Amino acid sequence: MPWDSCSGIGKKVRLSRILKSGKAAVFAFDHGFEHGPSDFTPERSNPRKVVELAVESGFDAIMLTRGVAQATADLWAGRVPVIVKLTGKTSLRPPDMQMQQYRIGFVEDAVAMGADGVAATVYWGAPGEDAMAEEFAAIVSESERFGLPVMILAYPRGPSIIDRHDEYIIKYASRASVEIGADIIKTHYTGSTESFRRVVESVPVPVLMSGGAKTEDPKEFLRIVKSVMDAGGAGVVVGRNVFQSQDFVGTARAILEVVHKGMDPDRL
Ligand code: FBP
Repeated sequence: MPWDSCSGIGKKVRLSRILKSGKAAVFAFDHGFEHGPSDFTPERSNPRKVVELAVESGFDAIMLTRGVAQATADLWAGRVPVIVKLTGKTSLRPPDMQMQQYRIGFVEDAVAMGADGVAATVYWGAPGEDAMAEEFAAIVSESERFGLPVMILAYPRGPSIIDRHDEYIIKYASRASVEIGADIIKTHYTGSTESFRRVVESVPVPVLMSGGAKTEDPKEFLRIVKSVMDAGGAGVVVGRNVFQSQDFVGTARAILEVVHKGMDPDRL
């Protein structure tokens, strides 16, 4: 049997650190760039406090921008895998330019700081889809040299996308993400276990649900997480539903129970 390449081994090792037994609850925390201060209460406005809580909660991995990863390295290093988000856009841009993500970090810097993965967004269907897909393909190619897995934030968005959660649209976005080399897909929930199962079964890579805006009832979010896991999903990548919750650690731990132990949210 021929040996795997060094970078092939590296990718497997890093993937297994993020997706423990194939499943993960990842904490997404790039909102300071994407959304700005409106996402944070005063107590959660300092990223160090939030990363500290995420580490304490036991998340399987944390997705950060390069700068916040650097500023919090003493909190996460050696304790939890970090995925560096390499693209972004601010909400300060004119509305018509907010459907375009651009490069805000580099693969070599992520490797240098010991990251276990990188991530980038493609707004499938947006006018700038070509530039974002090209950027993503470049990130995949650079990451391949270093054995870094690449997660795509596969978000259908644009004038022809009527429903971002539509099964056909999510299936298309997921398939297109595979076509350009994504190792892990983070995308929207399609509204039911059956439809999400069809998405999961249509691609050969793990699919994680993207959290979305905070639900009024925390149990409602946990029920969606349960549905994702019942559908064969690999987990969730969640931000606001945790850091906007009063009980950060309790909410995070409940999500981890559902992801890893299949707990029924109504019994938690
Ligand atoms: P949430 O769980 O808070 O939705 O976080 C996931 C995420 O993809 C973040 O990584 C990102 O900052 C945000 O959602 C983008 O949300 P949107 O593009 O809908 O404003």
